[in-house]
Amino acid sequence: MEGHQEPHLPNYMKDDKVSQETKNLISTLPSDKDFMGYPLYNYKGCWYYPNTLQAVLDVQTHFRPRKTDIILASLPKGGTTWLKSLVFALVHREKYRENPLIHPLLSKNPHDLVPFLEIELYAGSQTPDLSKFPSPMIYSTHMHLNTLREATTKSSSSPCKVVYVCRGIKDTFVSGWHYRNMLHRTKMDQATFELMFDAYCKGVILYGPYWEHVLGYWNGSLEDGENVLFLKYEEMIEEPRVQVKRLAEFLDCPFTEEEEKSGSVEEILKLCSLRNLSNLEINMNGTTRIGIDSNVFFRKGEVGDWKNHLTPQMAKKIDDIVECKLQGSGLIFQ
Ligand code: PAP
Repeated sequence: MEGHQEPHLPNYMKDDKVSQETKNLISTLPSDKDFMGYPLYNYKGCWYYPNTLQAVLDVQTHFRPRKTDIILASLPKGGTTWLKSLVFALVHREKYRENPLIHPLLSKNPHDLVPFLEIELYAGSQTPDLSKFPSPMIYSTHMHLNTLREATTKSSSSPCKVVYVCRGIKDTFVSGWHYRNMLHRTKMDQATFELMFDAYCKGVILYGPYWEHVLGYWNGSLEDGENVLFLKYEEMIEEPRVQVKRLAEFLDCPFTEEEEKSGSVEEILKLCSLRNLSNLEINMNGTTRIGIDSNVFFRKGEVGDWKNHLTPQMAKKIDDIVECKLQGSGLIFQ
């Protein structure tokens, strides 16, 4: 890579796990650099770092989900950690009803309970060991829906459920900015902030462009609502009860009347709240299996934090781009 290879750079940003075949492929792909100078390659409309692309290709070749599996999808900083905790808590709620103190979310980071397909499981392995995860298996991914489908449609069983969470681009960008600062263990300057903003506007970001990602899942949910659910982070913040019940119904584990009366919905929301998770020892001082400090996944979790970072001109510029790209899709951000 031409950028600086920092020792604490996550594996997915590196280029040391790439086969000769993938190197050959990469040499034919459109390329660009991220805002820090790390090369990105465009494969079938999506930007990847080399190791990420290798893992995505391995997922496509080797991953075959079962009908009962659940796949959680998002863009980085789109609400992944929250969705992981909610879905884990929902589908396993019966197991911990009697003894909530042993709930795995109290002792493990949500990313270690719901592994990423391409960032963890297939990063360096074509046959990952899934025995340590409880059934039903919940996976997560940042891949585009069409890329994911290349793997899932080869599966012999019927399609599994996919839940997508989407967050407005401005807050996603700002969250990504803070994340990158934490990841690189530095406070980057205003000029770098503006470079990263330009990269979001151009779509040249890992798994970008934003609008392609979002539209793929939006259209997928319209075409196949039984198997693809589209959630918005902002709606989850505004009406968490409604959205978590929607999620449970989609996953075929709706809350019973009795559960509703006994406060089960509220218990799950409380367990998975940013406040609760971010104050747990494991999330304050632990490190996830993929080697990232657990605390970097928790910050403010507010809608509209972009107002503290973007000028009105920047906000208008990025809003206009997204509005234009989403035109006619029926998908609207407030
Ligand atoms: P990832 O894609 O790298 O896993 P992701 O979880 O999507 O990251 O994004 C992190 C954001 O979700 C952070 O937003 P912020 O920077 O604007 O604060 C983080 O605070 C927020 N977040 C994490 N956990 C929760 C939660 N339980 N409830 C609400 N928001 C959360």
